[in-house]
Formats: sequence, structure tokens, C-alpha cells
Amino acid sequence: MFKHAIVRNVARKFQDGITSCNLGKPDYNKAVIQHSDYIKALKKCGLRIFQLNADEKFPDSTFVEDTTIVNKDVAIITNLGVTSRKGEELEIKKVLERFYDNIEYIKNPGTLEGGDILKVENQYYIGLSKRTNKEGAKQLTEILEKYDYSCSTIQLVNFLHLKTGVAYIGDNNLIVSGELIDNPIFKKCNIIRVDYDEGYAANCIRVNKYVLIAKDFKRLKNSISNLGYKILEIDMSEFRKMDGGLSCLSIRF
Ligand code: CIR
Repeated sequence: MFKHAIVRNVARKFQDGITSCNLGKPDYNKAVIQHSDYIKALKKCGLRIFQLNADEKFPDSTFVEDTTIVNKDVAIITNLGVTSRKGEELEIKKVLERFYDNIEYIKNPGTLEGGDILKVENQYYIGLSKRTNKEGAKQLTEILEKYDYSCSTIQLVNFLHLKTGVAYIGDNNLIVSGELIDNPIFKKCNIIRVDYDEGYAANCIRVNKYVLIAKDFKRLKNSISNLGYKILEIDMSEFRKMDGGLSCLSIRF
């Protein structure tokens, strides 16, 4: 069970962040409403929320997931793979220090972002992407193995992050889309395939009794619902414009 979540308010300069999408500029006011709905959903899942102020130096800093990897044993502060985001991790670390005795770090020349890290029970999958390099993956593996977790890497082709295209929702159920469909590395899981036109929704999150999914992706919603999960839908239109998904907006522990 998760008890806490860290989130960070949307920066006014949110639209100056990095994006590869051609969906237009995000609307700040709409993003603020969607962020607030997201927080309400996390509260409904039973989480206590640590809500950090926006940081105008970092337009992408609402995507807090990328700054850390947390589990019951350790918090690992990442080394973000793009210059404009380096430093976002500092405020997050201050919150984590209140909860974790064990804090470790990914260091240069290693780079790694939380969006590339998927946990399936005691197994971690690390996406090798433009943001996470082999050295970052090696450092993370060495840290996690000390705490008895196993790690494997997956080379990404087009996805920004590993969790752009895959989510674990518990009970051996893995939601998979795009270039990760049919990857043999996931063969032991029960695979829920996401149709190409619903690919964005693959980035969903299981939070205690609920699965949070982006709004308006009916087929994936039905597939998850048919497995017996309770669903909360969140409108993510503005975060999508900046390549962000549901997992990116919080650190859950
Ligand atoms: C970026 O490109 O870094 C942000 N605009 C989006 C980060 C999304 N984070 C994630 O998928 N974990």
C-alpha cells in the first residue's frame, strides 16, 4: 500500500518545457485544474500529499517522477538526462530525507530518469533511452541489488521513457503498447495490449485500490475494468502536450 505522494505545482512557464508532440501549447489554467483533479484522485486512493511550490526555473518540474526511484528500502536520487532539468531533484530530496535513512545517488557520467524505471514486484526494468544511459543503468542496478532487487535493461527505440509504453498494475498484469508489445522480456506477465491509437493511455498507475487512467481511452479502460479494477479517469490533455503522463506527476511511496 502506498501512503504518501509528492507532487509539484505546475510552473507558469510550463509551456517552455521540452516536448516532442505536435499537439499545440498547453493552457496553464487548464493544466492547473487537471493537476488539482489528479491530486484529488490520489487523495481518494488514501494518499497523504506533499505539494511543492512550482519552480519557475524548471518548466518541466511538475514531472517529479523523473527525479527519484523509491521503494520501501531506499530512495535513489537520479541524475536527469537533460541540462534544463538538472536541479529539479533538490527540493524532492528534502522531502524524501524525512522518510528515508537510505538515500543513494546516480552520478555522472551516469544519467537516469525515473520515467525509465518500471518495477514489477521485486524486479526492475530499466529503459535505455536518450535520458538514461548504460552507466546510469549500471549504477542503479548496483544500488538495487544491495537491497535484493533484480534489474534488467530494455533498449528503447522511439519512446521518451520506458513507462511511456508500459505500466504494471499488480496481480501480474502488465499494460503494454507500441514498440514494447511482443518484447519477450515481459513473457511471464499477463499482457494487456494497448491499441496504437490509445497508446498514450498505457501510462496508467495503480494506486492502492484504484487504477488511474487518462480520460477518453475507452478500450483500455474497459480492458482494465474487465480485470476487476476500480478506475479513476483524469483529463491529461495539457500534460500530454508536454510528453507527460500520469506516472510522471507524482512520486508514490
Ligand atoms: C520532458 O521531456 O522531460 C518532459 N517534458 C516530460 C517528462 C515526462 N516524464 C515521464 O514520462 N516520466
